[in-house]
Amino acid sequence: MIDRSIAVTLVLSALAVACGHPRPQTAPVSHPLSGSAVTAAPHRLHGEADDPAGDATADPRLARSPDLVHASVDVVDGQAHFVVRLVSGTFDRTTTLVIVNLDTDGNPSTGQAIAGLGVDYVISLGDGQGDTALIGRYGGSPANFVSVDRVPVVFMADGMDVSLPLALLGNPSGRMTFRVMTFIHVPNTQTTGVIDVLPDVNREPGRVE
Ligand SMILES: [Ca+2]
Ligand SMILES: [Ca+2]
Repeated sequence: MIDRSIAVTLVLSALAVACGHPRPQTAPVSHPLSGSAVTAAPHRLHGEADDPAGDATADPRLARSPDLVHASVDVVDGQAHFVVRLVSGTFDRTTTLVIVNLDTDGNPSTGQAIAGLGVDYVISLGDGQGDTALIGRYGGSPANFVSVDRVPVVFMADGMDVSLPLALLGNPSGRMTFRVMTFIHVPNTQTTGVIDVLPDVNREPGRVE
């Protein structure tokens, strides 16, 4: 067995970008005390991206490789909610490692260069992480991410959901770009390189705005 946090940092050194979507509107509401319209706007942002089915790299040890098809991020009032979905039958929490790469400052020159992003934070979930997701912050040198915290993961048949405070991402605005990757880890073997990327590296990354 290799240390999973180390495995994560190792695989991160091997990489390479979805769609942007406008978002939300909030209606002014009347404040009962002032009698005038004030903007009690919940802070909402959204981003999502898709990836084709059938493009995950094959691995001889598995019948089907973890094949990403959709991911979304919703930011509401200081909480970020991440959803990752794979092709039905290709997600196995005992062999699938998912890493969400986040450029939280919109600056490609800060963080680790991964798939066209300057990745400031990563969220690792799935195999090796148990029932929680590990949040890591770029530590200032390649493949060095410092553990920030762990948050609970909700497992679905075809993916995972995770919610966390924006504060853990050092990013009060909630704006960020992202790219999701899958890896395979079979017990007692090394974690593979990247198996699938969402969205593909020749496309724009997911954009939360
Ligand atoms: Ca895919
Ligand atoms: Ca950055």
